[in-house]
Amino acid sequence: KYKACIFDLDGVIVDTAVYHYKAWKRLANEMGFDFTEHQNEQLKGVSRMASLELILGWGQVTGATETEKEEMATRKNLWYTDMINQMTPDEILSGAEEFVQGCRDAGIKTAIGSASKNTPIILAKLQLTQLFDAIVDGNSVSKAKPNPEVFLKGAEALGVAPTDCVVFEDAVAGVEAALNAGMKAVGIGSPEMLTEADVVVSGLDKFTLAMLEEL
Ligand code: G16
Ligand code: MG
Repeated sequence: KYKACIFDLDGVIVDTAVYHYKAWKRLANEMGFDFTEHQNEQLKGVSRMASLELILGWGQVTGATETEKEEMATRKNLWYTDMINQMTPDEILSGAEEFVQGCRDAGIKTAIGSASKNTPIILAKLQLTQLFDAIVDGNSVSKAKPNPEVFLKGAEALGVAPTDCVVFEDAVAGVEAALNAGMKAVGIGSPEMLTEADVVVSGLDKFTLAMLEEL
């Protein structure tokens, strides 16, 4: 009954959070402070500049100009892209490729809905670009999750009504964005965190087309 599945990238298809963490940590360390992996959880699904603001807050760094902030974000992104350029299809999360292919085989359209401006390069490295009928990412949206823009644009690109879409998300803000779009939300992660999702599984290896029909 659902006509499209829209997938978040980081945390659903691949775990790039570890690389984001390493690069942000390096930036923080160069400024003389550190932050924990637990704090890093708060950066999931959050845009690059909003992530930087949170990190500067943790380090009590005040007074940086917009130009300096742009320079910091660019520096972090260079370290980050150095790491993601080394990625291989081995890093695709368990069951992700199989589930997306299963959707396609069942006539369900597929899209990526990510906050990341690096989405095209990540999908290319994973050799997954062709698996998606539409790709909406940080290069084409201006309003961050929980604003529904990214998923509404995905539905529009697929030519499917929002109510016919199911979103797969690992971030709280992403689940909210899906619900704000009038879509169903499958949480990828822990039920304690993703309390608003219609159903939560630990990964796409634990989700089936039969479960999709029951949403
Ligand atoms: C991802 C990550 C975020 C990251 C954001 C922007 O979102 O979860 O941590 O800050 O993309 O990434 P970039 O700096 O590459 O533009 P998503 O929506 O794929 O989970
Ligand atoms: Mg995510």
